[in-house]
Amino acid sequence: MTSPMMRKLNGLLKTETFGKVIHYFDETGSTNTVLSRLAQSGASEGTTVIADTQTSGKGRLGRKWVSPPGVNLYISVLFRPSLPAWESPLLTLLASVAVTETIRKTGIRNTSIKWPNDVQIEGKKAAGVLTEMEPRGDRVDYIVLGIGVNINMTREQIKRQLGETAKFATSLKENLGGDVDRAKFAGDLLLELETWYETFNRRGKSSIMKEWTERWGGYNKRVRVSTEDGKVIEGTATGIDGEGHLLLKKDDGSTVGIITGDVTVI
Ligand code: BT5
Repeated sequence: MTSPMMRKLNGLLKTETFGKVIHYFDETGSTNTVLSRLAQSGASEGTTVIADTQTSGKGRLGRKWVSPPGVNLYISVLFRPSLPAWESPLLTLLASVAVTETIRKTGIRNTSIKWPNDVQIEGKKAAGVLTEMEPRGDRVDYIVLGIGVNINMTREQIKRQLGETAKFATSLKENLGGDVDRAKFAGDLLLELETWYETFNRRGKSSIMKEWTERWGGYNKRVRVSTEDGKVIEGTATGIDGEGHLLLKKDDGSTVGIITGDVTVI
């Protein structure tokens, strides 16, 4: 705990286990990469890595997460759930619900989830989740859950940092018209993650799937999906299955499950 933000967070934390061990960096490549290494050497569940800036912030499918210093939150939390490996996407859903609730606590109302991993404010991306799973046989050994939240970036900074894609992105500050305390946000997020994880462990996956669906902006909407292998499919987004896959009802009446892809409401 070396920064004022971390000292403040330490005083604010209301969790039992999540964030009780935090490794903080003024700068690192990727908090997910750091936490994966810690996980491999036996770090316990709830171990957290936070950085003020990332030089190689990761998105999904080899994409980049733009991570300027002094304004946002880049955080990774270690999970060691007792789950079959194929159910690990459920943790992405859980994190999206936790992020949505934390954003709502700042006073922002029009927050929704875009399958599988975006949290949007008025249809623009304010946060992203990157779930990286290490299997042991067909079970989960550990999951590194990385979350990036645009907190205090201004429109000018978003434009400068994101260029072409700036029009699809936003920050909490842009919506609230003022700064958000990053330490408080991080503390609230860790508490939300811990609470939803307890719910998941106690009540099972249907509880998280229900909560996720209630916050999902694409529910029953007509969507276009670009899959990882370059295919484009259109249909109605009817739900998610027990492994977190998107269920798409095509025009011929058949339903397909999408494992990874980018979804646009049309
Ligand atoms: C994500 O990927 O949204 C997952 C982002 C996870 C970032 C966290 S930060 C802490 C932890 N450590 C890491 O290294 N990563 C995690 P994806 O759905 O693939 O979205 C990536 C795309 O979002 C990019 O290709 C850009 O178009 C856009 N993008 C990049 N940076 C952004 C930002 N700061 N705000 C909004 N959009 C962004």
